[in-house]
Amino acid sequence: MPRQDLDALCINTIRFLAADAVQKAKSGHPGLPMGAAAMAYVLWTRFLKHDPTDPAWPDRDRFVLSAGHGSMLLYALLHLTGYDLPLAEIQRFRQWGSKTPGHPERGLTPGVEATTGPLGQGVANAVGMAVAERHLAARFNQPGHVVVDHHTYALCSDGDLMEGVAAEAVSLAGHLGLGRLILLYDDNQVSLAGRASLSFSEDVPRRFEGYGWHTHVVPDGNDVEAVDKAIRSAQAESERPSLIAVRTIIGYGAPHKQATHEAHGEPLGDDELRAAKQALGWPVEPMFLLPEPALAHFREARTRGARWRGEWQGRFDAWAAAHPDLARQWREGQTGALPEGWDRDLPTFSPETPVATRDASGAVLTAVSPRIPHLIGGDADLAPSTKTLVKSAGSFQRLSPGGRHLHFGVREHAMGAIANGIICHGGLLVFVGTFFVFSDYMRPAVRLAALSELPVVYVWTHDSIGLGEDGPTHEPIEHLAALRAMPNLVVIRPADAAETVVAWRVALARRHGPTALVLTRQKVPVPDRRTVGLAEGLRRGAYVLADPPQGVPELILIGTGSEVALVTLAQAELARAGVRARVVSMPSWELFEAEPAEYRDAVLPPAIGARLAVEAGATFGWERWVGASGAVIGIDRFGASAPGEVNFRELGFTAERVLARARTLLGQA
Ligand SMILES: Cc1ncc(C[n+]2csc(CCOP(=O)(O)OP(=O)(O)O)c2C)c(N)n1
Ligand SMILES: [Mg+2]
Repeated sequence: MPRQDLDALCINTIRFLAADAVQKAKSGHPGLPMGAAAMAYVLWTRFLKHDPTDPAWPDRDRFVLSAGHGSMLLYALLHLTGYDLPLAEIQRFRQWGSKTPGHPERGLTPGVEATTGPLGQGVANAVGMAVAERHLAARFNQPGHVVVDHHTYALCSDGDLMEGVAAEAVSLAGHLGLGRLILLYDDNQVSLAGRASLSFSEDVPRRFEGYGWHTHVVPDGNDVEAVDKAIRSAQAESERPSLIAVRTIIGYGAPHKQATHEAHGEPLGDDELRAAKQALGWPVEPMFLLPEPALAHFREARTRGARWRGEWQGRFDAWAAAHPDLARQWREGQTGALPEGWDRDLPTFSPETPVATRDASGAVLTAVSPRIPHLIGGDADLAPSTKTLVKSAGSFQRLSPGGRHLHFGVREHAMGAIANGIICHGGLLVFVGTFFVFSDYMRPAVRLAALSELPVVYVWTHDSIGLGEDGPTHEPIEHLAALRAMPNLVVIRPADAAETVVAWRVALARRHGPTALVLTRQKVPVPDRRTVGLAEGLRRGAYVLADPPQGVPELILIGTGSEVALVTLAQAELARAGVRARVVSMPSWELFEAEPAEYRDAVLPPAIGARLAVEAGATFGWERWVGASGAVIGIDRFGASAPGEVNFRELGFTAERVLARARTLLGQA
């Protein structure tokens, strides 16, 4: 078959596999796959270095479909090139329990590198992958030995480029000169509700040029050779990331719906689908037709991929033999294992010298960073505040890609999404820091980390009204409650420096989801761990910090973070008044919930109904732990601009108030 005919056959195979699957599911997005089929075909059959038989091969090129609504494009490519995604799964597109959900989900479908769908995220994930590649290449490649040598490709849509998170990420990518990042833009001038020009009229390539990107425009997205040439020139550019804006026609081939938003997000319908097949010279029946020559051509990816991987393995083995130390580090990075002795230098803190938990966290990072070479991280221009700068780690910059401190700039949203991309890439552990109140700016990325089980560590400092003078704009109130509502996110608010060390241990060991460390700006006392419960209790989410000197407790005081010191103080005063109170430190609801009922009942005995929780945040949700006969001291208003101690006093965080509430609970009012 002449080359051009084979190309056309393959491209139409993608188009109609996608359109048929959407039609059968009675739901989905046919427009993007039909419009972008040609560029995807060229990328996947002529450039993308991958092995469908080993989707986890470390030196594969990464491909992110940022416009996740076009998921059938990706599923078609995965099936056709021979991933473990049988046609039966394509035929179960969007059905319960299938491997072909509405939007791509990492971990569910072999070959899906990142969970996408919330527009813009995938672009930033790809930037993270390119950061990871650049860093690992700098660390592991040696003279005569190249083991990290791949590209990151992403395909994005108008909606992706309207989103702020993508702008943040591509700005940083341009700054860093990530020359192995290639972004294909499906420039179809249509979005969900109409023509993109209703709200989007900027000159995208010029914008990217302003960011320091290399750009290329392909005026006809069905011109296979023009796409080929553009990708070739993008590959040849090593100093700057590349944008390839490809003019396409959404729903290409569907006579009435193409080029309109009607092709975006609903099945074409039987008549229009038939008409599209006729227009492109495709048999109307059967559905899910896979012409043999097309399938055979796509499946060459398997032999090609096996050859690439085999060659790489040879290079890798030679490298590993020559550099056994690096090879060990590589293995640890790939599995996320913590190196032998990683915790040898962890700090300890002497009792009664108050320490801010952000400082304790900084001390942990300074201690472990040199011992965990695959730990990389940074912050959104707040290192002096979040204590996330490890001096010995060096700055990750264009000319120093071996550095491990990532300067995200004031780009919290992209920071979260780039961290996800770094984890998706593999080989590294990541932490990122900002003020706790700005976790809101990261939330969509945090949600995707939780959904796709990525072990990102968030260092969120300035965790309450205790931060003081910066005032209510900077004082988190509802954030703990909001984050605790998110599935698969572990939120930890340590009470003191000793708990902070254990919190870091928990976070670094967690492999299947993100962990949030919520830390104080202000100093908090370090209790004498010889007289109260050991900080190791943090691992179980909540533990008895102190029981009354004599007798069985009649009241439970529950505190988190900086409020543990307050309830401890109150306990002593209650004791003087003859009230027997237990103090429970409860740094993490999620960890506590994961404990067996016997343990939870031992910490919070069901027989003790008099329970008082004290936390400098919204009271929302605390009923779960204090029960119907308990009470909560929290903050259900915005904070104030004043010294932290004044804020605490004015908003009712005083021993007197704790005492008064405790007495009310015990019926002693
Ligand atoms: C953050 C976010 N907002 C809104 C949506 C819903 N949505 C899905 S696709 C889309 C826009 C479609 O336009 P475009 O990105 O150009 O894709 P195309 O129609 O060209 O396939 C919207 C608003 C989303 N997926 N993510
Ligand atoms: Mg569009």
